[in-house]
Amino acid sequence: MRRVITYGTFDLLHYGHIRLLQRCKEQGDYLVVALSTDEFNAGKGKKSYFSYDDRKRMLEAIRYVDLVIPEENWEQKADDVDRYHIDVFVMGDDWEGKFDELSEHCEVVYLPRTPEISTTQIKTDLSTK
Ligand code: C2G
Repeated sequence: MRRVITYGTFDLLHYGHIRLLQRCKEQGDYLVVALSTDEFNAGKGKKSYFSYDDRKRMLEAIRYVDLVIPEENWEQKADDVDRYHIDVFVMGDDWEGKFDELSEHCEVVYLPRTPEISTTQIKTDLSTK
């Protein structure tokens, strides 16, 4: 069984996120999503619209997702890879090169983002309607 992991906030879930998760799952047979906690997001200067529990519930309803775990800090990735026996780490290419050190633990894959949509754009569009 080839095990995949990806990380993110996944707030205001949209089809860019879904396409990313779909392509993550295509990299293997089992997909772990490490979901940024509300506290970790605060550290990123991000405040998600939906709480961690609500974002987790939504991700768990997606057919491509097998397990959701909390992302609490920047440093946990290598431990997660070992703990969950991960074969491939996948992120959108807005993170290209940022996690290459993980290649000592597993394959590292960056996938093209879906260019035309973002949570920020959704919030902007809704606020100007
Ligand atoms: N994504 C995408 N296309 C979009 C928007 C997002 O492919 N239009 C991808 C991102 O590249 C990322 C994932 O969806 O791989 C989740 O995006 P965010 O929720 O914005 O995650 P981010 O805030 O970048 O947090 O430790 C890593 C961080 O937790 C990533």
